[in-house]
Amino acid sequence: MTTSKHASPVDGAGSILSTVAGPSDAAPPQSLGVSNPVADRLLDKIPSEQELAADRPYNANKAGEYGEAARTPAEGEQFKPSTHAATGSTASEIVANDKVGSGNPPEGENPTTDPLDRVRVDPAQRHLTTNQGVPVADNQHSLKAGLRGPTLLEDFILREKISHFDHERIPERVVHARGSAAHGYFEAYEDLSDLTRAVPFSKKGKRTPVFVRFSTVAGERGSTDTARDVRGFAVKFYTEEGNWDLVGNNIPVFFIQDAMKFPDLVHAAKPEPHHAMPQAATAHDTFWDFASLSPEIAHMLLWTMSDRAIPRSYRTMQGFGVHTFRLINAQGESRFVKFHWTPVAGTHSLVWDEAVRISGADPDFHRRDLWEAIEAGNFPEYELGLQIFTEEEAAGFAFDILDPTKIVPEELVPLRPVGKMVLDRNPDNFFAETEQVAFCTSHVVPGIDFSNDPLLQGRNFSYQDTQLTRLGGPNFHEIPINSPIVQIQNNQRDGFHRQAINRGRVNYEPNSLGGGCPFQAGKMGFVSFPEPVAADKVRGKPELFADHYSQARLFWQSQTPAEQNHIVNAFRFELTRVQTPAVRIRTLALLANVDAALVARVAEGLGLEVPEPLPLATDAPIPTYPPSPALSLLSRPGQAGIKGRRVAVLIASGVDDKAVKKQYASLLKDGAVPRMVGNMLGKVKARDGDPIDVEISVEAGPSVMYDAVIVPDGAQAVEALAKNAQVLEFLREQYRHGKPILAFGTGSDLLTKAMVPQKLPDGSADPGLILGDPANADVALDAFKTALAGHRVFARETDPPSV
Ligand code: HDE
Repeated sequence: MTTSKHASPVDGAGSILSTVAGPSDAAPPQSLGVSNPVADRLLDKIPSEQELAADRPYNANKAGEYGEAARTPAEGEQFKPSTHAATGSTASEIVANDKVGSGNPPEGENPTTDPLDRVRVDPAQRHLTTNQGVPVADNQHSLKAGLRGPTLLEDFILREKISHFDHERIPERVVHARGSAAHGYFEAYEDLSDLTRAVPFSKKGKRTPVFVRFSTVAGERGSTDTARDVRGFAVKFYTEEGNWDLVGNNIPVFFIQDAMKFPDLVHAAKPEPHHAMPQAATAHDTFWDFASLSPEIAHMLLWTMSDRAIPRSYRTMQGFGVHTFRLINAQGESRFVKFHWTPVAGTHSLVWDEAVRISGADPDFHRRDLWEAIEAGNFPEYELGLQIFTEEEAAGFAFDILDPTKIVPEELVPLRPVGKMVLDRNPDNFFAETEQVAFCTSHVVPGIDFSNDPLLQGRNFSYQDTQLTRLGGPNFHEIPINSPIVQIQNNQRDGFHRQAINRGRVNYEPNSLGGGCPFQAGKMGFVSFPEPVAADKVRGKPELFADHYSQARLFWQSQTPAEQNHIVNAFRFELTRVQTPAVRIRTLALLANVDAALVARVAEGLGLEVPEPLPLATDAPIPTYPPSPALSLLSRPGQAGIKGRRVAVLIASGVDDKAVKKQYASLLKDGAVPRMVGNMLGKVKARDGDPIDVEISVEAGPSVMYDAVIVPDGAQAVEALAKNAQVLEFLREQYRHGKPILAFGTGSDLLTKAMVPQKLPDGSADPGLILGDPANADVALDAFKTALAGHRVFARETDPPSV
């Protein structure tokens, strides 16, 4: 037994051994009869707890909670106990063992927020165990009564394994179920403290860790990546002042103007409820029925029918915060802001015929692209740009900045680049990270605040709420991917799957028994912008929200002819699949308010007359805008050159191995991703020199999986390839989808066999079709690389397609 510093026994000692009542005002006991470190600590704990409580005779913060004073929240009062024991749950917390830890109770610590290393698991040189850590001797058999006997209920190892498996699935996200994610960082270009106190912008060069999830909206978790749909672009910033989630899309506007309509929109877009078809598609009656009765959707429809809704990759699409937000600086001054992410690789999309075929060839097309790019060290990058404007400027705009169906044209408020996001690490585990990450628009940090956009206001409720069922309770913030990098300290307790083991008996505030801790932060905490509000309670929308068409027209008129053709074709495709003529006609009536040429062309494709336009919802004059070149995808070619572009190098016996390998190496060096594609796997005999390995067959890796193709020289190789109809189809698809084609020497015969035209439909030279002289291969390869960096030759397109 250890010697106690509390040597002499004192009356009333027994009272501290009881958890009820005690003397009214006795001197603290000096001994408990036993002497060991735990008893000693209890003797320290009781008086210091009493002193701590006595330090706070009243709640000095109270007066500041009322009237004008409440506008500037005061920091909570806090008191330091004379011993750390005072605030503990128990005196025996100093006992150490392998499970409870060191016996040195943490002071002001919440280790559930420590870096993810604390939960990364690696099985190297470890045996199998049950979830209780019991070594598993045999993982091949259940426990049976005899080799041919029944399985025994006693088999807890089998039951645990099967039971866990039975519950592996959790509900998928009600929207945005299909997604892929990556870790990375955001780096600020400059100090923006004059505009915002948000920490990611506090210093030039400051890096903030991020986790970003891209998604489609309508499809289920296993649906195809290349469906025509909006893409989610959700960024979680792990800042020193908590998590900030910027939960955006790759399109800067939305379908509806009030959160009240979201369930209707999603019901209409999802598979129809009677037969659960179609998957991941808006090309069906219920969507267009809803859309044509909700003309505020017009602007968004133009975007979703454009190539924006079929991005080439997550690396090549923009992201937008959509709503107007506020930036708040340390002086409490507010400015409005719109957030824009611009991909450094440029904005590039698929063409529809290609997107449909990719759904069969590789439904994971975008997931694979993101994963492979990061694994190869070709890190996707996006620049963050801000459109910043004041309340007074906003009042002068022709549209309402609270209307999520409107953009702020870049010609009106230019983008200010403020930083760069780099995605440089793939998740370890899809479920633990990508599936369990929970983005919520209500996760903002000091320096960022909301506007009154009615959609944003509704979202601020929805995201927190949905996690309760999706992630199984209110403790989803403790799931490692969701926990912030800073301490979580509050009096919330309990609930499903609670991980934090809170020390002490204080779980309320104000308190004196915990020294007032955790105390309210006062003005260093999150303070809402005190926007004055004086109005009637009302259900309705502001007048300016009633202009449904002016920005839809702006978008249409800002597109290049090729982009306009794609929009027309998308409307034709979707409305052809619709079955109810009245729905088609009503949609045409909506489009008639957007643009006469657009509606005439769509109507023609449907075999319909252009109907009377839908009546307008307002008599007020409709604003007009000059075209905005920034709205065309082609306005952002990017700075990535051919980095990340996939090139099929067709090979067959008889190719010149030196030439082919040189092309391959040269593409690789510039960051492209070449692949040797042949009739089947195995080696092909080179003309002279070493055989070459085919990396994938044309069947397993069809045309749509590549951005461009190289056709080799050599009569023998061309003959072998020409025998395969899939190769000929491959080349026709490369042509149809506007992709660069480089054919060396006799390779051009293969193009002829595939009936690939060597001139554009208007008879001019095709800049994407390069016939290379094998003797001068470098020149041809350079021209090919230039075409590859330029992506597609839209001038090949005809209506209907001729190839
Ligand atoms: Fe969402 N949305 N949304 N949304 N949203 C969800 O939250 C919702 C809206 C967006 O990768 C859900 O955790 C309402 C606009 C993204 O995990 C849910 C309204 C924008 C993601 C939800 C909207 C978005 C979601 C489903 C109208 C672009 C995926 C699962 C008031 C600015 C985030 C979940 C991820 C996910 C509700 C409209 C983007 C149900 C009620 C506008 C990127 O809470």
